[in-house]
This record gives sequence, structure tokens and C-alpha cells, in this order.
Amino acid sequence: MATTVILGVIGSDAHVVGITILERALETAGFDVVNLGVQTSQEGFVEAADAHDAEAVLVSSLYGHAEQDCRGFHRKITAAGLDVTTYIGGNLSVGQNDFEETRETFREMGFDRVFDSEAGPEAAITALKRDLGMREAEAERTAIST
Ligand code: B12
Repeated sequence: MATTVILGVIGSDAHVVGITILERALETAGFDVVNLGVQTSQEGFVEAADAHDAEAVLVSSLYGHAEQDCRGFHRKITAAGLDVTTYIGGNLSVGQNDFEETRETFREMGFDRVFDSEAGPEAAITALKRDLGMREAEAERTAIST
């Protein structure tokens, strides 16, 4: 069985191009992707992760309000009894902040990994394979057989 990952853009954010590219790349790499699309609520991510028994939740945010949109997100994940790996990526703050500060902020909020907008799909795929303990061959076999 392929590994299921939930993908979506959080809050009121409507930037769709990034997650479309991520979705295709993740599928090509052998993941089962549930793409929730843009303007997804925290509850939407949590419910989808639960319903699909997902191993990872990938949150995208481009418009600069990620911190506000993600407040309390990990409390909801814990309250739902989920054990999922969480990543966030995109344009996570307004303006030209030092990204290390931004990374620290989102790590403290509970995200396992924080990616800047320079990080393409490959970075997420490599990290997922490492964090979920998947062997590359396993993911490739799945991609070929589906
Ligand atoms: C196109 C665009 C729009 C379009 C969106 C159309 C659509 N439906 O997608 C429109 C015109 C609607 C729009 C609106 C707005 N936008 Co706009 N938009 C852009 C623009 C020019 C390109 C975005 C894009 O498609 N990039 C191409 C994709 C491939 O790249 P990406 O989105 O960065 O995604 C990649 C990575 O970031 C990464 N990634 C993304 N998410 C994740 C998640 C994970 C887990 C991982 C690992 C990686 C990852 O992987 C992706 C694929 O490689 C950017 C500027 C820019 N050059 O980035 C501004 C930009 C994102 N927009 C911006 C703003 C401010 C807005 C508005 C608030 C403007 C306004 N005042 O109305 C609104 C918000 C509306 C809303 N509700 O979302 C700002 C955000 C500023 C900030 N964060 O500090 C930007 C950066 C422009 C700027 N320089 O000011 N926008």
C-alpha cells in the first residue's frame, strides 16, 4: 500500500500553483496524495488525515499569514489522536524575514519540517522518505505498479 499524504493550502490563501506541482511530483514518487486544494481550514486537514489514515500532512501557505492560520493546529491534531508527520512550506512570513527565525517559529508551533519558497517538491519527497522510514525502492515499486 502506498503512503498517504494530505496536502492543502491553509486559511484564506488561494495560491494554487505550488500545491498542484507538489501533488504531481508526490504522486510520481509513489505517494497517495489527498489534495484538499486552497482555502482549507485546520479542521479540514485534521478530518482528512483521520479519514484517510494519513502518515503526513503537508501545509502550504503563500500569502504571508501562515503563523496566524496555523495557531492551535497541532493542538487539534493531538486532540484527534493523530500521529502524523507535519510539514509546512511556501512564503511563510510577510516581507524579507530571516528564514531561520521563521523556521524556528513554525518548529515551535509543532511542525516537523519547515520549507522556504525555494524548496521544491524534491526536498519534500526526500524528507518524507527519510521521516517515514520509506525505502526509495519501495516508493518506486508502488509508482510503477499503479
Ligand atoms: C500568482 C500569484 C497570485 C495569484 C494566485 C492565483 C492562484 N489561484 O494561484 C493571485 C493574483 C490571485 C494572487 C493573490 C494574492 N497574492 Co499572490 N502571488 C502570486 C505569485 C506572483 C506567484 C505564486 C505562484 O504561483 N508561484 C509559482 C509556484 C510554483 O511557486 P510557489 O507557490 O512558491 O510554490 C512552490 C514552493 O513555494 C514550494 N511550496 C509551496 N507550498 C509548500 C508546502 C510544502 C510542505 C513544501 C515542502 C513546499 C511548498 O513548492 C512549490 C512548488 O515548487 C507570487 C509571487 C511569486 N513570484 O512567488 C505572489 C505572492 C505569493 N502573492 C502575494 C500576495 C500578498 C497576494 C495577495 C494577498 C495580494 C492582495 N493584497 O490581494 C493575494 C492573496 C489572495 C488569497 N486569498 O490568497 C505575496 C505574498 C507576500 C508574503 N508572503 O510576504 C507574493 C509573494 C507576491 C509579493 N512578492 O508580494 N497572487
